Amino acid sequence: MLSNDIIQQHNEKLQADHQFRLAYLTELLDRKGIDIQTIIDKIKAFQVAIPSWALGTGGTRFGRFPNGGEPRNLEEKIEDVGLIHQLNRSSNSISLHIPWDIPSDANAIKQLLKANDLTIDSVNSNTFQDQKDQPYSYKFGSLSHTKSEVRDLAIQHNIQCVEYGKMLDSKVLTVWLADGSNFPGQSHMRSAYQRTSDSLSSIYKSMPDDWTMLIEYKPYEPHFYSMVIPDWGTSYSLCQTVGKNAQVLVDLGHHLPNTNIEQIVGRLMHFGRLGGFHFNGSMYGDDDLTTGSIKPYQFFLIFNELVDGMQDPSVKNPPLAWMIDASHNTKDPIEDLLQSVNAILTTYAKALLVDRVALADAQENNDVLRAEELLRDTFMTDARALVAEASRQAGGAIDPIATFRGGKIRSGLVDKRGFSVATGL
Ligand code: LRH
Ligand code: MN
Repeated sequence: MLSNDIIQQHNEKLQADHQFRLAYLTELLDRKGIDIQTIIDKIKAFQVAIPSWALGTGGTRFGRFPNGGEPRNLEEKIEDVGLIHQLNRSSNSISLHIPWDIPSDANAIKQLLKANDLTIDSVNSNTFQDQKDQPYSYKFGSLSHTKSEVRDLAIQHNIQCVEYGKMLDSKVLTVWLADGSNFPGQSHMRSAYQRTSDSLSSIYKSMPDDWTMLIEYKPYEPHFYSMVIPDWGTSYSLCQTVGKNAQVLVDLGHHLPNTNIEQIVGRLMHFGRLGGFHFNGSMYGDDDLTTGSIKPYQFFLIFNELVDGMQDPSVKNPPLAWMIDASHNTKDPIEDLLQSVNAILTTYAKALLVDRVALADAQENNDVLRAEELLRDTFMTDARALVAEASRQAGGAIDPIATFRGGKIRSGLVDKRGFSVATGL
């Protein structure tokens, strides 16, 4: 845990500049009839889950360049997320990945979570790697495998993930399948879909009634001809078959170039089957870069659809799971996560500032330019002081990254943990 004095000391240094920015925004929003504290309260309530598998330096098949002080076990991963939450007061949960995060002592883990003011949001299953002494390989698939013994093994793994989740008070199972094919003819794709649907239904039946299953889609990688769950439509159709507590998980990096992701988000909300997000940034493929770092306007348009749906009483969509899923290959993992959370909150804040009455009127009257300008103007608004103030009011840092650096926290972790390398991708 970080001593709160460090945060207060850094806030004092930043106070004057922060108050100047806030005063300007307060005046600007007041002129638009927007109460700034209402927006700040919504930002404070918006919590983003941190992935346990991204607290170490990520890599690719070409290389991985860790810079030390990485968490060596689940306990240290929880400490790192506790630190992030202490700094930005907006990251009050951690997503787990099994078997990388099997709890050695569930009660001790729950104590540690409590001490760090954290909960477990979702448990992610892993049938994309073979574990030591595994009786059957997932090389040719898992829940879609042609052999029932392999499907059963994968089904049992997911059921075991639910058991670990129950031990830690989670209520969400996230399923992403690497299943697919690399060459035409390799897979009978309709049968692979049906086997996957049947397997997911078996897992769903084992889940408690108050649990949610998030089904994540991905167009390619690690297979490069077909994936069994390649797109939102396939995930949506599986959710409809599997059960009412099954929803679509949108990983922003899991779309082919030039996909209108904001329209997919609007559609899934309209159908009431949007379960949540894996936030990250990408230029080409599943690049898992910092959220909002490459296409900030598209990210804003996604949040514009989200806020529009969340504020529309006719939309019957369950509460959304806000999660990051990224790989930190060249930045400090904690700094990168702080940057991503800040980008998510800043973009959400901007979407809250959209004048939806004026936008609806412009859309109704096909005033194309005015409708576009209403969004662009809001996107151009610098909302960062709102996020800084939300953190300050919640006891966090006005500038979490400056406080992390100023507090020399990484070197402290290296002193304590040495040149450790975390589990993960
Ligand atoms: C697959 C994925 C999935 C995780 C993994 C870490 O690309 O997005 O969500 O299990 O990354
Ligand atoms: Mn993901």
